[in-house]
Amino acid sequence: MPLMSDLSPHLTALTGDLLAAIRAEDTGRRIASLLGEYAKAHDDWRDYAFAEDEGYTRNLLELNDEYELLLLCWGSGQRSPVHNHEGQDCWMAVLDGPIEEVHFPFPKAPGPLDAGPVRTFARGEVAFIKDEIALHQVRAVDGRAAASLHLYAKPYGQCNCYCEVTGKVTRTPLTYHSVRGVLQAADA
Ligand code: 2CO
Ligand code: FE2
Repeated sequence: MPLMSDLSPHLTALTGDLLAAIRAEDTGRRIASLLGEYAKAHDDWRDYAFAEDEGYTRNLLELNDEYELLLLCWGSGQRSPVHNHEGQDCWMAVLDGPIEEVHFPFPKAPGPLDAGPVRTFARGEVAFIKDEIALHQVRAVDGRAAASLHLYAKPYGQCNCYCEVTGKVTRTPLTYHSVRGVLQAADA
């Protein structure tokens, strides 16, 4: 587990409330409501935000045995690959948007992927996904940077990324651009 300094007060409160909810097995609506309320009311996440021209950044805010909380920063038009979530639950709360999410039904045969519906989320709105629902791709719209808070329960360190055109799957390590505001070495 990486060394982590203290978090700002509203994020500290959020991480404690999230852990209590997960330990109480009060996950569904409670997690979405905690993340959404934080996203509507607070801006201290900006202390941990880093943007990169090369692609979206994954900034670690909290990691424990139960969950991982990440701040993702998206430049205009930046997008994730189509990917799975390793059997874990994933909530995404928009901090600064809009952010678009495209579902892709899990492919039944090799070949190009079929894109499902596109949903657009504004600040304070929360998306939920797990592998039984679909694969997904997340993206910022053109002309507007964005930021989102992602909770994975439980944490995971790699995932499957899919080529949209061929369906080819690539096992991909998931790295942190920063840990509680401290930039990480590129090969960390
Ligand atoms: N799952 C992707 C990641 O952790 C972000 S898309 O939203 O779940 O990089
Ligand atoms: Fe995702």
